[in-house]
Amino acid sequence: MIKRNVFLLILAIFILSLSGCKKAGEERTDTGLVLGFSQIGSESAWRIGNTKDIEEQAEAYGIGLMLENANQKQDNQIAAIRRFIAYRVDVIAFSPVVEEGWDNVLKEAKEAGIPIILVDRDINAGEQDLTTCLIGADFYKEGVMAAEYLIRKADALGLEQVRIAEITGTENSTPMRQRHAGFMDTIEKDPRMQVLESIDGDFLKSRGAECMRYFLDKYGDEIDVVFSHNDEMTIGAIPEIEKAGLAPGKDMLIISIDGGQEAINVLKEGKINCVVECTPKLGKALMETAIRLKNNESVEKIIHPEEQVFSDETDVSLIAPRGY
Ligand code: GYE
Repeated sequence: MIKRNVFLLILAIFILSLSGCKKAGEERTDTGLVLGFSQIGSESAWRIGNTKDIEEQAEAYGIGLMLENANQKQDNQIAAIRRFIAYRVDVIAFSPVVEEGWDNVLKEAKEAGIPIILVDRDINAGEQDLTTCLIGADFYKEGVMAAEYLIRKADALGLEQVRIAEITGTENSTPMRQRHAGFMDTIEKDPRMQVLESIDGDFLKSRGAECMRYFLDKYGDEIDVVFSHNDEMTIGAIPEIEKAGLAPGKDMLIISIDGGQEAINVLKEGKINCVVECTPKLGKALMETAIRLKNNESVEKIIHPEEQVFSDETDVSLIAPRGY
């Protein structure tokens, strides 16, 4: 009996030590660097792919990652940043759900001497130098690319008027503001284009469906185009269009942003016409930047990944698996 208990004890210690190796946030790292990262939530395939990429890259670079998921709430992100400060992590990174309201907590991090990296989204800070840099997509350019596609498509189809229903992302978030601005600034030059209304779909599939029902009730088949700020909302909207007896991709042009696998599959089926890519793979740049900051080296102020457009203008069967 004693022998068996000793064996079980040794086994338990062995298992614990193994799992301990993988625990996020533990100091045992190759670089000796601990990075606190506050993620927005799990609202989309993009977000889930972004979290996975950051976890994988932290592991690959030997960085201890303390990762917290804020379930879409700014208060949770502020609390997470305060915990990172109390823990005295080397570097803090976060994807701000909205742009305003970060000054106080960022001043606390600055006083504690902990550098901050913005990942994915930007902030609108009242004070300079609260953050070191931003690693994320050029959302304005994504809006421009979506509008440029629409102008080309309207030319190709010989459309004389183009009435657009816009489903936007989370209110006051950087991608919502900039995708809208890039799109509007570009269509403004084309007198055929008219946005019927822009409504907030919060980047969620369920809200995408609700917004679409609202649009169909109010405007019916007057709608020529749906411009949706992310794939989840687009995927939520499409069945509603079908329920209304219309064919998405034909009776209504559908333009989405992100480029996750599910949306690319729907593009291949012909129910989406264009998907502007927004890559969630920001982990590598994040780890390299965190290491530079720990070593007191200078970092680039803005890192934008390269992005492309997938559309029915090309052979969509050739699009490679997306990985998110
Ligand atoms: O487009 C959306 C996600 O901030 C780029 O957030 C990100 C956006 C992305 O929920 O799917």
